[in-house]
Order: sequence, then structure tokens, then C-alpha cells
Amino acid sequence: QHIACIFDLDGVLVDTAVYHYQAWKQLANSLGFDFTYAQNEQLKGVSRMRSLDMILKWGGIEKSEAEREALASLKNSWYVAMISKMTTDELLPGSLKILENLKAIGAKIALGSASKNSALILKRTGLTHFFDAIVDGNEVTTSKPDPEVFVKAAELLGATNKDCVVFEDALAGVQAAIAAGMYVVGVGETENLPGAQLVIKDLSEITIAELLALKNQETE
Ligand code: G16
Ligand code: MG
Repeated sequence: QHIACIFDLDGVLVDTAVYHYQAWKQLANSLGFDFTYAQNEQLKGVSRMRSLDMILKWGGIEKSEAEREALASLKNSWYVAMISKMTTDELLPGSLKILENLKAIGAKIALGSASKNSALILKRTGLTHFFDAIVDGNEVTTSKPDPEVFVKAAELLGATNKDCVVFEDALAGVQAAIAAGMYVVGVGETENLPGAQLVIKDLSEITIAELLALKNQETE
């Protein structure tokens, strides 16, 4: 099959947004201001340092480079403590099934995430063995919407960009995949993910047969 799939992690395969939210909220509160659920939504797919910069801006606080590094590691230590207790219960609907079905047809599978903690999350949720390639925040220098993360994933899979299907829940991620010339399946709400060729609520809403049909239609 001429299909390779690249999955975003947070918000597509697993639900870690709630932990990012708790850890950022704790950090904001320790600095004397609040952090809302709506603000957390805006940080989906955004790198750790950029997230911190946005939060400090919302709180009206300026910090030196060294202080920002320290705040980011503090948040990360809280976040890592939380994700260290994750279980397979935190897989989002349909993730396990689509990975199993893709494996069964011999499709190549990669991870394309902004997170520097992807290895731990995959391990805790039992997904590591599905991936032929893992590209995350440790390997990339430019974040989504730059296509680097997905281009690297395709290279590692030995796939051409146009044969790749990207599953993404963040607008920046959808834009990155489009910039790479890949087919994008948005995961979430249509109005939040303009540009995606198809939008589904979660991975349980698409079968491999449908995916292959859509891809073939596209390239005909
Ligand atoms: C994820 C999350 C973002 C988070 C980023 C960096 O991206 O959606 O909210 O800020 O990773 O995570 P970390 O602090 O663990 O390096 P993705 O691309 O997997 O959705
Ligand atoms: Mg995401």
C-alpha cells in the first residue's frame, strides 16, 4: 500500500492536554495570576518555551532568559510527574484500533509531535511498538506550522510527502502538514481546523478502507 501515516500525539492518540493545563495553571498561580481552560486550548501543538512566553504575556509578566528556562523546567517536572502515572485508559477513542489495522495492512507509521516527552507517554500507554519512526520536540528546530517535523518523519519512513497522511488536532499542525504537501485528517471540530481535507471527531470515526479510498481519490 502506498500509504504512510504520521500521527500527532497529544489530542490525537492520547489525552494529555488536561495535564499540560494543570501544570501550567499551577505555574501561573505561583506567579500570582490565573490561567484558564480557554487559554490552554490556544497552547495545543505549541512548543513548551513558546507556551511559556504566551502565558507570561497573558499574566503581564516579564522574565529573563534564565528565569524562563527555570520556569519551563519547573512546569515540566510537574507535568512529567503526572504523565508518569498515565495508563492505557488515557488513549483517545479509536487510537489503538487504527494503529492495529494500519500495522495489519503493512502501512508505515510515524509519530510527529511537538512534545519532548513523547517517549514516556508512548511507553505508559503501550503504543511504542507501533511506530517505525518517532520525530518529536527533541529532533526538530522549528515548530509547527513549519513542516520540519512531518518532513523528517516522512524521510525516516522512506515515504514521499504526497503518500503521507497526517492526523492532527491543532491548527498549526494542519498548516505544517499542508506546507509539507501531505494529506491532512483533522481531529476535532471543522471550524477550528480549516485546510484539513477531512475532519473527524476522533479516530474511531474512520476506517482504513475509507482512508485508502480518500487517498486514492486525491491522487487520481
Ligand atoms: C504537544 C502539546 C502542547 C505542548 C507540546 C510540548 O504537542 O499539544 O500543548 O506544549 O506538545 O510538550 P512538552 O512540554 O512535553 O515538550 P503535540 O504536537 O504532540 O500535540
Ligand atoms: Mg496535538
